[in-house]
Amino acid sequence: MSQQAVSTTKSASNQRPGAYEFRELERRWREFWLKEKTHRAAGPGEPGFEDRPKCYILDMFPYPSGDGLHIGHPKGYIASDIYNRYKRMQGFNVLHPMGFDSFGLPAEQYAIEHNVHPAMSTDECIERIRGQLQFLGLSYDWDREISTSKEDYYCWTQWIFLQLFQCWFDPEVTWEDGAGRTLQGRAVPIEQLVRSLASGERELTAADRQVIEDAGADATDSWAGLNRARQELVLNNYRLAYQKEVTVNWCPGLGTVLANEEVTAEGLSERGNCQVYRRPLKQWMLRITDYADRLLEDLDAERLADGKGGTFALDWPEQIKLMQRNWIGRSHGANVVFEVLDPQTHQLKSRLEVFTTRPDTLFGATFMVVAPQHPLVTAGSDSYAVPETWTDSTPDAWKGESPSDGIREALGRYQATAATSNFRTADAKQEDDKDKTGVFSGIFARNPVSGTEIPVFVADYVSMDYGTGSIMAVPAHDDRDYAFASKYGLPIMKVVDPPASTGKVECYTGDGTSINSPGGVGGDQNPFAITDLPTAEAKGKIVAALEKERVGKSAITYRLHDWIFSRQRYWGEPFPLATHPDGFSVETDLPVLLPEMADFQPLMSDDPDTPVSPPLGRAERSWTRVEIGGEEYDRELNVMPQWAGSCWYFLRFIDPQNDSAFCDTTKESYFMPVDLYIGGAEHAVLHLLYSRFWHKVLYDLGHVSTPEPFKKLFNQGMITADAFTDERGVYIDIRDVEFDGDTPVQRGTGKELNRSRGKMGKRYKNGLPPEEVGDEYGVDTLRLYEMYMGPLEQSAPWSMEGIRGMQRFLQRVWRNFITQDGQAKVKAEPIEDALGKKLQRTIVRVTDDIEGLRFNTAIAGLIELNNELVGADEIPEELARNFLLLLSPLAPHITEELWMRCGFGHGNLAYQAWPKHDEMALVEEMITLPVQVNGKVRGTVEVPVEIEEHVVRELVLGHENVKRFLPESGEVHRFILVPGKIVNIVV
Ligand code: ANZ
Repeated sequence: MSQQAVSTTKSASNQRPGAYEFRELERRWREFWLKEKTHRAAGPGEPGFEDRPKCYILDMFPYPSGDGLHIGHPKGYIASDIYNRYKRMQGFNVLHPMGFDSFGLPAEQYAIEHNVHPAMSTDECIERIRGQLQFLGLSYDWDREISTSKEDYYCWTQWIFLQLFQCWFDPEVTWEDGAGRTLQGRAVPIEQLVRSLASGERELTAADRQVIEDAGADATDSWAGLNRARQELVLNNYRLAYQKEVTVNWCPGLGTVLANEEVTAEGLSERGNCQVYRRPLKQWMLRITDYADRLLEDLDAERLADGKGGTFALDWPEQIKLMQRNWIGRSHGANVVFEVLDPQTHQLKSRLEVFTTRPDTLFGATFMVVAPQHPLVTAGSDSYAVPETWTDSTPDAWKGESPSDGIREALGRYQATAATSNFRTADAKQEDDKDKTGVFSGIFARNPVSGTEIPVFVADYVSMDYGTGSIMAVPAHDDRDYAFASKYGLPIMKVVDPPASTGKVECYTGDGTSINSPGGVGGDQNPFAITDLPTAEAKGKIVAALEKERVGKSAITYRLHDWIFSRQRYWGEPFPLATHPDGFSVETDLPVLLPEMADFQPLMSDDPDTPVSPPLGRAERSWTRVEIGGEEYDRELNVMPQWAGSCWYFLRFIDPQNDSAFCDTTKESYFMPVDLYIGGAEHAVLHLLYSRFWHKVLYDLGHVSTPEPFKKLFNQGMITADAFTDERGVYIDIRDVEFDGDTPVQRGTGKELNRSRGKMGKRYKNGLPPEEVGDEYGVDTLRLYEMYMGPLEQSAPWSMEGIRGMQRFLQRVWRNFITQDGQAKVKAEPIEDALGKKLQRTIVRVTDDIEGLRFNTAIAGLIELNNELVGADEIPEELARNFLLLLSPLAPHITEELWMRCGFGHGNLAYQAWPKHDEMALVEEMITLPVQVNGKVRGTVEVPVEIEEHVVRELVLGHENVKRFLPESGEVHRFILVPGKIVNIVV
């Protein structure tokens, strides 16, 4: 850490022996903890290990941004630090590590912008942030620090990737997990699949043969009849890590593929604002969708194995669970097959399968819609038999907009625009509200239940990524279809009658009773008849009929997609894979080190058609070529995405130096699961879903002992800050802002400024580095202030006034303990009764509040207790000890100093036992209150002397005898408590 002398000039003037010299004492204790390794943790088999109950407290580790931390960042870190110190004092063996998420786009972009090599800039950034974290007195076990971009870390990321590559999810396996739950589906080694295929115990499925045919080869009936390359094609269809050509967000400006979350609704990259194009590209994928059900179920499972014979359940904010459920988006419905007709002969030409959640509305389907990239209408599709010359064979409604140059051209233009515009946002509501556009395809299809012919449209409100990429449109009961039909004048037919209570609506999307579908009174021979049935029943009946007639089947669709796992960049984990000349991939020896390359920049271009060429392709041949079994293979040139390293870092912290395993199993089962995970809500889905997925695979394969990694999750709120702009809209550094009354003005010029509220950040020039604030007000003050701003989960604005208030509190603490000439005011004398009670109550309150992460109210309790001490010449020792212990997790530096000066010991308050309250002292004095109803005594209640009115009221109104004299409603006209005397009720 930085040893530079902390400036002392500001305090030189008041250097009295009894002054609160926070800069000097904070530096001294900070260095002491680091030197003593106060917060070192020991796992099983490590020196100093004691088998006590463990507590694993984890922070979401930062990525080393070049800008360092601002005062908004450490909020969660301070919270976990407090909890860590408190748990340690309670006797837990606490593991509280820190590291850096140092591979990935942010680190690489920073390096490119500053024209340095990422390996260099990453180290510098880490250095800087580590210094900042240590400056804040945060209690990490620095011996466990890891960086995801270091070889001894990423070789294990590669090892885990190989586990995914070498296994598949067998949905047929029913098994019992560590908690005795029966689970369906499990990751098993791909070797087992190969063996059962080779022995003939298992046969190739139709899907397996399809894969081979798609590759342009003849499918045989047996596994043994396939050559290696074909066999590998089949296995690729099973492996949890597999290759596939998918439509990706290709960003030539950054030279890489981006995740949907990295693209704005305007189709620009979040970082760098470059145009993004959709194009097909072969990618490494992870089959997370196989785990969709288990990822959903375990959010609410009551018995998750804890690896020690016990169980736990996820204690997560409901909001985050909901976001995960929505992200996975399991929908029950049916797939229904429509016949596609030859545009000219109207004979059956091909079939179009749709996914619908409302099969009960089939009779109301008045048109169909396919996504712009749907195979039915993509160039070269032989289903698409619309003659070049057609301009007018369009449904009437469409004619008004029908372009004179023909249906095919209009479609081609529409598809081209769809490739660069209208990117889907994660927000479903926003998607629904978008203006609907589309073109007629020239094709008609036949509704399987009614036999009617309906037109097929191409529109981008249907996405290729969901269901089957095509829908039956029911404008009377679906908002998007309604908007589209209204815009283009397509027919709307009602088939669901809303319940009587529903007002008149044009488009009714809820449940009701089927109408205008065959059946009902009088009956009908149509097998799909559902008129008069309530929605749920109608769905059941029509799906059964669809299955019977072989034109549909019940289906479940997920919003979740397989995870695109490759990036065409340099700064990431190389894949431990190589490609055989025949095109299949095999694993290579570990580790695969990232080659050192001066020329690491991605090829950036404005041209959407630039070939994709990952930087690793420019590495030396000695790296790109690898010999395996006497043959030359090409190394995989993509790297893993930035999420890879953070999928399992909490496991490495448990055993960071292990070079024979990613983590020792005894240590793993001792420390896992993580007891408290604190971080920002922005990681609600991706990181938390990806890491849960990896963990489940590792669990299935027997490498970890718990099916879920994080027991309790807590999201801290943000620290927001005012930002100031001048009349040009340029941000003014908050250090240069002064106030003229309430009006912000620029220092020096006095020019009036505009104030806006919002995020704290470098670009708004409103985020101060923590060192600057800590140096001016003290680190303890900064810590207390951030915790006192409000409930931890809420966002709150930074205020300089607030931090001064906290500083005054600590100064008062100091003066209560230390005389002007530097003597401790503590005396070995008994506590006076009232103060003793107050202390006992404070112990209960602060313990409870810290346990519940309510640090603001814990601090309030300590401020109250401290106020009782103001002006006292001496503090009884018992009170002094307990007060310092209670305050120590929150303000560790000043309390270590006072503890020492009081002569209680030297250093490491973290090892003192946490105060226990005295039950006896808390027993309150009780009194008996008579209760009168309309002037007559009807009973008595026993209550503590100090009690709040609402508590008495509840007791009294619940009193059996009193209740008999109250009106049935329980309502009383007046309730009067004369404290310590009587209760009067008027009814
Ligand atoms: C007919 C229908 C009638 C529908 C009705 C809804 C209401 P969730 O609940 O989100 O799963 N859909 C299916 N695939 C789609 C795609 N690739 N892009 C856009 N929309 C798609 O939504 C399922 C419903 O969304 C499906 O049920 C389908 O419209 C539409 F009264 O089919 B529905």
